[in-house]
Amino acid sequence: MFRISSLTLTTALALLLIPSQIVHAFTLNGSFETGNFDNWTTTGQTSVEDSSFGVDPTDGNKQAALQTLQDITVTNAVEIETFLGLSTGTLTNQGATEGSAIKQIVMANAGDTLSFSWNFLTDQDPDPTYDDLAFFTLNNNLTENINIPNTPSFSILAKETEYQSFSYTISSSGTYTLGFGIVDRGDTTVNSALLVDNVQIQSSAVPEPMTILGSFAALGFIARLNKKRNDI
Ligand SMILES: [Ca+2]
Ligand SMILES: [Ca+2]
Repeated sequence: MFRISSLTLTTALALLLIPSQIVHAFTLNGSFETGNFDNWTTTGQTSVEDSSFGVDPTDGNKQAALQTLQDITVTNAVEIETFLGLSTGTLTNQGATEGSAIKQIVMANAGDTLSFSWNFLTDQDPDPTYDDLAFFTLNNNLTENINIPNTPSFSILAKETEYQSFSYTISSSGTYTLGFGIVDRGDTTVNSALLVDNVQIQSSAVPEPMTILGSFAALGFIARLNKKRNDI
């Protein structure tokens, strides 16, 4: 009798554990409202700033700030490639010399949407050799920010793109390294910065009705099983 019940219970639990999704999508502290980089890993000159930076965050009161800084050595570009899991030369082949980056391991399902707000700021005058580079990465894929700042900024930097929103549809389910970075190019001077806020992964998955029904049926089955045991 006990053996049969255990087997039945195992079957019922297995029904409960049938997943409708491979993983659950999320980012932790994606809006930086903790006031620090909890759940993120950083390298170089990174800080969490409020509106006293001269730019208002897009969500809540805090935002991440990554800078290359003026005449101060931050992380060299080769180390940033390694930090973000990029192929050798991804940054250095574009003349990148040094900069700063943050990253977080995230899980996502195919069809989920990664979105965030970004603002690229610089003190550089436009020059193809020295235009600094802002980017985000997902695993070893790099997406450049091709917008060169040209709007006067009220921050500590001269110009900014102002906050822009970006979204990207995840094509395959899995675990990803999500990164953001800013690098000097052509030299190691003249500051540029990347502000990031409101990093989210929104799930496209809706539990299937049959899965929900199956879960309730299995729960009911276990409840009946327990009642039967108590009656023995
Ligand atoms: Ca925020
Ligand atoms: Ca620079």
